[in-house]
Amino acid sequence: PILVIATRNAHKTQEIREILGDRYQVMDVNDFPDLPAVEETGTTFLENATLKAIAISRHVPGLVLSDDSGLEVDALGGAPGVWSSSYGGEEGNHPKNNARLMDEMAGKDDRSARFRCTMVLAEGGQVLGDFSGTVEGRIFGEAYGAGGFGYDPLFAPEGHDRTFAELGAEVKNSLSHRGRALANVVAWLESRA
Ligand code: ITT
Repeated sequence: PILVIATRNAHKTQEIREILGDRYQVMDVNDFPDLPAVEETGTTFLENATLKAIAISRHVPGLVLSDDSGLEVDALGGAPGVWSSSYGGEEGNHPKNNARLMDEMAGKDDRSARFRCTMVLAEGGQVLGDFSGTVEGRIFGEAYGAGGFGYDPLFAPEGHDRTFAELGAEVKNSLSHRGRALANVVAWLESRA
């Protein structure tokens, strides 16, 4: 079966493809010309994931899956949260995000944080279900590693002394917010089949 990811972030699509293996043919909105841009006007991951899944599934046949995700840092009152992709002031997962996070966290003792991911599955403009995953961890003072994307060089998951960017795709996918949310999606799809 084909699964269209309602994202323009190719890193998300890549990770979802790695996790699903050959169970699904994974595409995303970059494979479909002329889809409308979806405005993320929600204030929660679920609201934004729902907006993206409904909007894209109105234009694309079959199953559509959205991913709204972000980093919640306790010492920053939960920021950047749903605004993770533009925290540094520029749209679209910019390197300035990490510079800002390092600045804001300088001198902070409480390093605890988590990544959250909410996925919404939709078909023909109707929501079929929503699924979430979380990974606890902590924020490093400097960036380490070259793998992954976004905040990965600054985030070490619980139980590891290295960042997601150092641990590599296989370890990241096995315990990430996205991997956990996607496992719930797959369980739901398989129970329906
Ligand atoms: P789409 O809306 O098109 O899916 P986006 O990247 O703007 O793409 P979000 O609005 O969900 O998506 O923002 C997610 C941001 O959270 C992302 O840009 C990163 O800054 C951060 N993020 C999410 N998952 C991450 C991960 O696995 N590793 C590092 N950073 C992540």
